Amino acid sequence: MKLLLIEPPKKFWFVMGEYLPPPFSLLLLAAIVEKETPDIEVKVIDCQAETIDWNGLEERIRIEKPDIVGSGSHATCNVYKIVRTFDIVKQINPEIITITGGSHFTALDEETLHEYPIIDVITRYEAEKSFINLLTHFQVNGLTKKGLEQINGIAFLENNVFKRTPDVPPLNNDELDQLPYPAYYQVPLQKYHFAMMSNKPYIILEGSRGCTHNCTFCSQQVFYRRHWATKSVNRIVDEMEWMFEKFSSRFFWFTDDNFCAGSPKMIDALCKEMMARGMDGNNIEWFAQMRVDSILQVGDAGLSLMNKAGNYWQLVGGESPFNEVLDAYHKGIQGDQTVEAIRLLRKNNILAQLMIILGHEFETVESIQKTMEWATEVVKPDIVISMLLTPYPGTPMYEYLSQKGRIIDQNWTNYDMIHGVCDMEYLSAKELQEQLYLAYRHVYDSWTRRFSGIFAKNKYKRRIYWYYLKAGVIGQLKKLIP
Ligand code: B12
Ligand code: SF4
Repeated sequence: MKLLLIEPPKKFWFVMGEYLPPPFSLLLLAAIVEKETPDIEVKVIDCQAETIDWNGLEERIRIEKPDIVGSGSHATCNVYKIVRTFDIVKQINPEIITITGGSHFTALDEETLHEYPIIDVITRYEAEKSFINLLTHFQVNGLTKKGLEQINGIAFLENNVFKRTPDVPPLNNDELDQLPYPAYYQVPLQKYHFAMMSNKPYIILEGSRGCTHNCTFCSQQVFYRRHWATKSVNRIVDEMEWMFEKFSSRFFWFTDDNFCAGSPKMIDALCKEMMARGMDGNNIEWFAQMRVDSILQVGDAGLSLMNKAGNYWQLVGGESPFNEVLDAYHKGIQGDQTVEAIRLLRKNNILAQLMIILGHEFETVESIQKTMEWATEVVKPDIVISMLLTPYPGTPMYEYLSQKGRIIDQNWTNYDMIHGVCDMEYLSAKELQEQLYLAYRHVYDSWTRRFSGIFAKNKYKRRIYWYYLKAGVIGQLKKLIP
């Protein structure tokens, strides 16, 4: 039996510059299949790395003759890419089984299956167990849906009737430790890059999963059901060392939504272990995402150690200066804390990327101006990335805004955080789109800031400002205004 895992052709998110990411989830699933069901032949096709377009993909599927095809959307904005992939598969041979998973399809399993009967099965929540059980089912019983109700954590249609089996629990620490290393040898590793962030090949590393917080706009807390689980320090560094030695990886991108859950003890142990194994700021660079309160908890000494161990860039969700807005989002932080967290990062030579969410329900032109002034004059991070509030399916925000009839655009391609998809109380989706453009102009089109960016001491900051100038990001954002 042959399984094909496909990363379809995709565009990059131009706000962060040109990049080509390794298809981490597929590589992890491929490694698990190889370990758990060695009789199944598994192949990963990364259309981006192999520069395969839609016609090329069709050709490849014909050549490969798979029995089962799997593909995941990563984010809601890619949903139609999965649909198109499976459309091609079913046109070639309707008998091929198609499987997808991830947060969008978990949240909208029933709607999706009815709308796109070309999708045979959806794995719900983490797929490690359900995917293997599914493959084993097809191996033992042939390509039939009969008997699928015995497998937990999936949804499917049987004779057009929707079936959803009991949920699988989130993976725990031990289970994460047992995961095999991703099947990186399936793809051309040297091709992966993130131009704005590093000159070195782009590799993804997973330390932990999930988050115990409950920000109303966040699909991660829903997908992981407010559960956080982590690999052990040794396991994380083992994987890092394996990539460092086997593939000469030097730039690591941690997927963790809440790095080490902000535990100073774990961060201390992790950094010291990396350094003890000869990986530190002299030979590696790593990126992490931390909460504002975690950064404060880790403090000056902890951040200094992180920087010594190679942490050179952090993405921080400050979201808004207004405490009432942060409270409405259930963010659990205050505006002042963001100012201090960013100061600490910069003091410790860690590039501070501040994330801002514009377009809350009662946003006005004035509140957006105040937010952007706060970001650039008070917080003063190295870079500011502004996004529009996007109601991801499954989130409390999605339920709330749906009920209030504020969601005006259900074209999933636009759910990439830079398209206005809601008419809010005072600003329409179109006005929000225009405000997003003005927000970027505020940051990157001011000569003073541009000048200080282009000539900044920090080389990564210089790189970003140059990119914004050369790639015409502001112009691209202007084009999004309808
Ligand atoms: C690394 C990353 C990136 C990398 C790209 C990585 C890649 N391979 O494409 C970069 C930085 C380039 C990126 C870009 C974007 N990203 Co991104 N990204 C992540 C991040 C941090 C890690 C992804 C990951 O590898 N996770 C670990 C794996 C194991 O988890 P997983 O992918 O969910 O896979 C599991 C299941 O979902 C399922 N599954 C997944 N695929 C498949 C396939 C099959 C066949 C099956 C059966 C199951 C299955 O099984 C896996 C194992 O359990 C996540 C947040 C997170 N921690 O997950 C955000 C995240 C996925 N990104 C997000 C977004 C919005 C984007 C962008 C639009 C930019 C933005 N506004 O932030 C762009 C989209 C670009 C594009 N066109 O695809 C959102 C998605 C929100 C949503 N619900 O749609 C997330 C959740 C971040 C967030 N906190 O909101 N991203
Ligand atoms: S802290 Fe981050 S990952 Fe956790 S719920 Fe909030 S936005 Fe999501």
